[in-house]
Amino acid sequence: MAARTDNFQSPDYFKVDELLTEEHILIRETVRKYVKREISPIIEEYAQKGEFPKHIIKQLGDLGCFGPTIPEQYGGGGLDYLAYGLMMQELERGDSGVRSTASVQGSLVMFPIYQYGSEEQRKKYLPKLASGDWLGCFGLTEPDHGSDPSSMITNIRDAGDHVILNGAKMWISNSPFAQVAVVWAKDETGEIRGVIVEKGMEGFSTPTTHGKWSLRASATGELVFDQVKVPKENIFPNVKGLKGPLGCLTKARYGIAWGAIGAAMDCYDTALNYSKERIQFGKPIGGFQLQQKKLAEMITEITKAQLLNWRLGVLMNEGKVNPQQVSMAKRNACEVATNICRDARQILGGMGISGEYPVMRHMMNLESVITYEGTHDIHLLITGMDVTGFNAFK
Ligand code: TGC
Ligand code: FAD
Repeated sequence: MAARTDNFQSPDYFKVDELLTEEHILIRETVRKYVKREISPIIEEYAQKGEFPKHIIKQLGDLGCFGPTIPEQYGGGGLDYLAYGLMMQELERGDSGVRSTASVQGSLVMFPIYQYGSEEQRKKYLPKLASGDWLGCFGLTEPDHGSDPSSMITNIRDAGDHVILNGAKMWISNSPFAQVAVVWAKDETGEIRGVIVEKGMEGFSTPTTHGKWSLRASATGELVFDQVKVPKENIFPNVKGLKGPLGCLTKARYGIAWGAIGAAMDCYDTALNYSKERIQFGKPIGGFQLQQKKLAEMITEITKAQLLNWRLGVLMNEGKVNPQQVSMAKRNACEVATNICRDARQILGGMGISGEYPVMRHMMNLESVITYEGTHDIHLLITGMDVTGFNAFK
């Protein structure tokens, strides 16, 4: 397959750029250039093969995409949440699996180590994760407990200077290649605790999940714990309960809100260009009302989501955001991006299913993105509970 020449032009219908600083724009352009140079030419082939491009881990570390909001003294970027959001937008414009790797590493592995970890844990793990020398993964979902993680059965039991970890996690991004896993497990009292498990610990294995039709350029696997001895110094001292993992998810869901719109922007740009070039019935298909309706609705939804994300970023920077707002933005972005990619695929006709264009890959990826980090339904229920005060989960 010929490598893609990526001529993406970002839509900015409501001049959102004027709301950003020069530094934000510089960061976004740097990541955009990286994606055009290093990701777009290779990603389709990796997705078709169902293979994770491992060599990009170090590149993402060098670029500062791992833990951009973590303080510089631990190897992070010391940047704000708008910068982080823009990075995720650009990475997912390339591929959702690439953004996933950065989300997991930054928000689900580095953030809990920074926020809930001891100073020793921070110093030991954060610089290596920030640089991309180590890759991390996050284990919350279990085979029988996905949307309802509080029912998890993975557990730790006290054994003197260490704990014994038993159980299994499923659908874990990056698990087959990760050196470090942040794992959530219940202790003897039924309290959820976070533990850092390292590759090579006896009884710990990470089988790969095969046969995915979505997120094919991202590695997904299990985490299996059979009497694993984990030193007590690997337990997070500063958090107990479900609010630990859910706090990490709030950060990652924020990044997904930006990322999914990146994928939508790529599909819109591709469909717009195609509609101007493809001639049927003697004129460009972009001249037909039915195709214009699709394009007009796409740019409208992209613009609304861009403004929502920008405002959410400002609230994050000011420390005023609540998880329900993040939840709404994640759900909205995933839904509109999924619809935009499906419409873009239609505009491309038969070419829409071909790997010559990025549209079908984005469309398939978004089926995972709309499911992980809380399904569309779960986020609807979070908003429903917030506005009515009634819990419809149980
Ligand atoms: P609930 O009683 O509501 O809450 C328990 C405690 O947590 C607090 N809390 C949060 N804290 C921070 N951020 C949030 N988003 C929070 N949501 C709730 C809450 O205040 C409470 O605190 P406290 O102090 O009172 O103990 O819990 P629940 O058991 O009723 O569950 C609520 C529900 C269903 C919304 C939650 O469990 C949920 O979000 N389920 C979805 C599960 C999910 O998102 N899993 C994601 C797995 S990781 C993943 O998919 C990574 S993909 C990575 C990639 O490749 O990009
Ligand atoms: P279920 O919880 O079984 O849900 C099935 C259906 O029931 C859904 O439609 C759901 O919305 C609906 N439902 C559930 N409860 C209710 C309710 N109360 N009311 C109404 N409807 C309800 N997890 C991790 O921990 N770490 C990772 O790195 C990770 N990476 C992933 C990567 C990929 C590619 C995928 C696909 C998943 C990943 N996940 C990860 C798991 C992901 O978070 C879960 O798949 C997701 O939370 C949903 O859980 P589930 O698949 O068990 O579905």
